[in-house]
Amino acid sequence: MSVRICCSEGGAITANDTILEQISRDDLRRIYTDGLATIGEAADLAALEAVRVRFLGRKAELVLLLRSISELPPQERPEVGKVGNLVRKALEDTVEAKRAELESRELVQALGSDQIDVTLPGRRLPLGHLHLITQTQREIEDIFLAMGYDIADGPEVETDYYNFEALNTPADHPARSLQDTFFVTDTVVLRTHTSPVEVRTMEKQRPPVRIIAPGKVYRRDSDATHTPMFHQVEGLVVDRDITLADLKGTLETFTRAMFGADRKVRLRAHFFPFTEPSVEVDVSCMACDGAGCRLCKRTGWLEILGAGMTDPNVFGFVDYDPEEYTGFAFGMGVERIAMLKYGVNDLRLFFENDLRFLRQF
Ligand code: 2NL
Repeated sequence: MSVRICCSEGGAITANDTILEQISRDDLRRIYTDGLATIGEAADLAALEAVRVRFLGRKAELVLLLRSISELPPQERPEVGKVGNLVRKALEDTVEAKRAELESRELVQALGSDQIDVTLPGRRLPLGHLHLITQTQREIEDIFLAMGYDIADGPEVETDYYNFEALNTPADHPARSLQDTFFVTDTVVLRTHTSPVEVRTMEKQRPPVRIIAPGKVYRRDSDATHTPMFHQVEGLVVDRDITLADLKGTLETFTRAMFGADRKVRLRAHFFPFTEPSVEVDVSCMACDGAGCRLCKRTGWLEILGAGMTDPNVFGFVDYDPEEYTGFAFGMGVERIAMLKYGVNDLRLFFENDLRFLRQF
């Protein structure tokens, strides 16, 4: 049999006549009418739950009556069993109907009183950023792009020919043993500099050449100031009448864009197999403005790169006429530039991926 639940919005709940007609016992009638009335009076969900426990919980009068049915005289059992269960079902349904009513009323109230400020900013998603080495490499690239250079790219696994031979560094050359090289096979290596990219570019392209070659390089070296992989930006310019003055002017432009307009640049004689003459390039110390401090070891100068005039022998390997063309080249370590510019005192911080370090940049 289906029981219709009558309840008006917030008001009294009236007994169902179909049910009332079946109840002859006073206690069941009282439980039924009291239960309906009390459910109707429940003002909120907490009160309703208390009412449910009182009339339908494990110790409720009705529940105890139904449980002790076997102790009743046999002629009373059918009514208590059948009608008692009817009453229980009616009370349960009424509690659920009342619960639905109270929930929707509380929702309507909340919608009326809660306010949403749609102008508040949303929650920020966690967002990463480029590694300081990538940032620095891109800064270097941007400075040379502004001077009209192109960016050249090439393999990290190189042949002995492109990494050494074509760079005027034959097998018996002392510079080979200075380069601690990772060998893949007898003739294949992990590039120890990005110069091979520049050799490959010269093979494909006639002068004028104006390129930088940024990227990863590998050397068998690992201590406080050396990592087996680091980043390099090399540059190469080849044209008619390129002189050491062009190199110095270019490096001054780069240095001032990178470290500030007041920086001075000095060249010191050096040796590389692939340039002649070769120089090491110093910048006046940005920590003490050249006065001498701990960073520059009291010298006022910091070494930032190596450079020189492209050795005519290199041109021989790529079929450029050394009588017609001259060029300059330079190479710098990105980690070193980043340490000087951003005051990082330990190279290993770049490779530990500790967010407390990385987030500072
Ligand atoms: C350094 C020094 C240098 C070059 C790299 C170069 C490339 C070609 C021809 C000639 Cl294709 N030279 N590159 C020249 C001088 C120095 O790097 O200290 N790098 C970290």
